[in-house]
Amino acid sequence: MRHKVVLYNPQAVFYTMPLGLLAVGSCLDPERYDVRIIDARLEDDPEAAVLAEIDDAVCLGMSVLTGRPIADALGILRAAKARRPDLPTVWGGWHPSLFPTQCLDEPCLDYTVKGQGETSFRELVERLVDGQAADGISGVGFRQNGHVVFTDSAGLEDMDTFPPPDFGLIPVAKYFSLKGRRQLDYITSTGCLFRCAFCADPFVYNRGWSAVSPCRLADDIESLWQQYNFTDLNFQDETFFTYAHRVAEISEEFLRRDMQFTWAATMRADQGVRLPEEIFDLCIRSGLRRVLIGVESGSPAVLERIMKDTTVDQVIAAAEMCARHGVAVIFSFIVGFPGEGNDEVQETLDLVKRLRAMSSRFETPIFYYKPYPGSRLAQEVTADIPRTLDGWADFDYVAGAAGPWVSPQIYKLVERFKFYNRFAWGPQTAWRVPLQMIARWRCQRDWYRMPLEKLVVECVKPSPRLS
Ligand code: B12
Ligand code: SF4
Repeated sequence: MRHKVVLYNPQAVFYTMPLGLLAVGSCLDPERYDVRIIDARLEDDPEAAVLAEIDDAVCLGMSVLTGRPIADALGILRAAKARRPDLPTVWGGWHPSLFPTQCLDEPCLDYTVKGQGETSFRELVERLVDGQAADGISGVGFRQNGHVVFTDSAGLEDMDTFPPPDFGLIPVAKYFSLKGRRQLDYITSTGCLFRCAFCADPFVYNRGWSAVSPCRLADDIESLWQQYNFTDLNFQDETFFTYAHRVAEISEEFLRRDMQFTWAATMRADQGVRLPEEIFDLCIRSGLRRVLIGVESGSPAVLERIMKDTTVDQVIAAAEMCARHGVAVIFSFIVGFPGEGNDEVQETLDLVKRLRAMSSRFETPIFYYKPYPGSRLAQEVTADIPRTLDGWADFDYVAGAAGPWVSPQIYKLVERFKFYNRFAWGPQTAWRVPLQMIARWRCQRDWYRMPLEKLVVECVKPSPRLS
């Protein structure tokens, strides 16, 4: 008899495939386990979908990001326990990795898993089936004799030792249709070697990094491409361009196998600058269409404070390389870092304008700083950080509102700037030409008062989405 394991992905914005659940679910031997992944984004009634599966399940696992997904996860968790109080429940993913103790304050939650979850979850499920305790399994938190205890975490394991993700566990075609394109999400590495002070990754993975080898990756991608006929591959790695030689090998494998799809991935500006032009060219020939570069700020002083370890010159050099090769780039920015001054915000807006003017394929989303838990910077602003699981569940990361570090004047300026900057250098269509001229005129002079065009456009057209 196969044991049923139910995995749940809470509500979220966008339709990125639930790669965390695919990773842990695929590590369970299919001969022994019947894995059911329920994604709230695909269900009319997610709670009913979970309750319909749990009666004969060994456990219910959930992947939990910080913020609103916690509220959804909590609702489902409590409903599941109300129906089956004996059902073991497990949370993994970023939030329980950062705050396992707070998570285990919730009586309906039995286990947390920290960081890379493949081996810990497989071993935990085996123990649950055998009715044994979780002692000795790496990176697990649970209650024992009325106390919360944590096992030690082993370092990152080599990703080549894990089975490839079994996309048969999710309705891939449904994601394609919700995304509006045949785009497959995939991850080839875990962790990140860098130390940015606003990011949770250094805390969760201790600046470790582990990746799938190029050949094994290409084998898996080839079989997925034959099976799902996707036209675009979206790599979700923190920094895909970590090693130039690896990226070159991956691109060569894609070309050798003559697979016809485009791909997109993340790149740091310093990695872009170091990347030999011929390797970038190889990437493009193998289908690279877009990179995402987290710039964060146009102010050298802020870049130093947040320990980004990249410079404005590197950003410009990477942008010139992409513009020369016709590669699209999403340059993402953050304003409102604690202590950031108006001049520093202006330096960011100036860099955004400069980048946008370089290519119509460049997008420059600007987010407002929110204290991402686990990061060094968040520890400096503890007064504004929630202290309980319910507090984090109310913390809205997605909504545009600025934090307490952004004055109302700066917020207004940035919101107006975002609008005019979007139209000033965006794609040209007949109806856009007059608006584009006005927007350029305004951006060139930094004059955003009486934003009548903004009011009219926002009434008729929603913001574009990034891909
Ligand atoms: C795709 C993605 C999203 C998707 C989520 C899709 C989904 N599944 O619902 C969307 C676009 C919605 C999203 C949104 C945001 N995201 Co996001 N996102 C990512 C990204 C790029 C990839 C996630 C992924 O699939 N990874 C691949 C899988 C294999 O890794 P994983 O999920 O970590 O899973 C492993 C372990 O965590 C664990 N695990 C995971 N789930 C489970 C479940 C169980 C039961 C177990 C045992 C183990 C386990 O095992 C897995 C295998 O090792 C990550 C960066 C990254 N590379 O991880 C950022 C990341 C998770 N996002 C982040 C942030 C900051 C955001 C936003 C705030 C961004 C913004 N400004 O809007 C929002 C807010 C989210 C919210 N609160 O609603 C942060 C972390 C946030 C946090 N503390 O939760 C990350 C780490 C990026 C970063 N370095 O800052 N995101
Ligand atoms: S922001 Fe990006 S480069 Fe910096 S530590 Fe986080 S994942 Fe790594």
